[in-house]
Amino acid sequence: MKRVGLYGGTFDPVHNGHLYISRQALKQLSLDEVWWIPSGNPPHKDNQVTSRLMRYEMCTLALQGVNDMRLCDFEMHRSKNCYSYELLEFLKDSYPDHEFYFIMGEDSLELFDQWKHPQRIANIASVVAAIRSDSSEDESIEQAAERIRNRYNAKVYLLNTRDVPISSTEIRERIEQGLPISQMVPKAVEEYIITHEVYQSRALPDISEIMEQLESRLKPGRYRHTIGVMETAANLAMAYHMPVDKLRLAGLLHDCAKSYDNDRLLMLCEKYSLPVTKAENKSPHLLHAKVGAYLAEHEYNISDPDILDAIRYHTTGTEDMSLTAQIVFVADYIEPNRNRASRLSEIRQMAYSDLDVCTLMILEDTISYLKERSQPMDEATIATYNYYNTKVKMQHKEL
Ligand code: DGI
Ligand code: FE
Ligand code: FE
Repeated sequence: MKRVGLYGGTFDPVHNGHLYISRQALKQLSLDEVWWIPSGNPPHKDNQVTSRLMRYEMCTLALQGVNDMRLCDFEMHRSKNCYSYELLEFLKDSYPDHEFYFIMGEDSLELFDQWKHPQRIANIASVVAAIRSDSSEDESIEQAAERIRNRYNAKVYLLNTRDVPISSTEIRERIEQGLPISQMVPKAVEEYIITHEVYQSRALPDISEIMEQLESRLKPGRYRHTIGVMETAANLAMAYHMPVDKLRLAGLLHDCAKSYDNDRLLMLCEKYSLPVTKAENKSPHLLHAKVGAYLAEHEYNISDPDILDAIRYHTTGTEDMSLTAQIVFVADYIEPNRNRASRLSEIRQMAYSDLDVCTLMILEDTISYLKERSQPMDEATIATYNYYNTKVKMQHKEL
């Protein structure tokens, strides 16, 4: 008979406190395993809670290399959230030989009577309440435990835990304020939160207004391309779990300076003190990227540095691009209106399976295209090629 602790919650995000409580439950109750059960998305609250897929992925990262804790995806695949008693009855049916311990916070214990069908919960699982050390003397908790034991013929255990000074709410607030969270979450979770910008909810400007402005500024073909890049960037954002609205905006604005001719671009660079490289001097059209980033910031009021970088580097790329910049770089090359480049269908397919390999393929083809036409190559293009060439080689060596 396996002794299994069940630990439900929103895990938005998972943090060191969850690991600590789970470890204490394993130790103090001699459990074999603790299963984490991230809740599904509450109905009508899709925008307030991080998508269940992301919360689930963060839990997976937190549990890397941990043998006695597992992730239970029961709630992940349901269209509707369920009550605890339903979850427990389902688990009991699926694992009739397991002995279940249902872990909750001390506040939940006092409210146990108000849960849906507390008796059905008690019939299946022992109730475990994690008690903060500073309230372990508190008689009301012992009284609540005793009441539940008597009323439901339940087994109730109190878990002694030191006060865990970490909460998911505080983590989300710290991220919005740009404060570090490395003491509060496992390293891999922190990296995920940063890369996928999970809790950075910067307000974005209205996209339809910018679309109107660009439609009047750009030639029709260029505007069509722009919309293609916007939509492709949104698709890639979905595939790589990135904020869709932000990538849509970056894609929409990437060529916002494309209406300027070479003289105008050079003049604007001088006016705004934007440095011009050797290659840009010979091929000033390259400057539409730099000037575009400037316009996005000052005319379209974009402050998000990832969006501005994505515009700045969309033509040449740059070493170690942010995921936002890399998606725009790729979307610019593969959007549906493009049809000239060789290997386009392979590159389009690769965009959805390996973004680094895809970036490398684009750079290879751009460089050979430029060589054939004896065009000057920008240092940034070569540096980007070298960077992704090395990165892809290293990754494939590891495989
Ligand atoms: O603005 P778009 O046409 O949508 O696309 P883009 O901004 O990627 O510009 C593409 C052109 O830029 C294409 O003709 C290749 C060229 N290009 C890319 N890297 C370099 C370059 N041209 C030169 N001279 N040097 C480069 O390093
Ligand atoms: Fe461009
Ligand atoms: Fe473009």
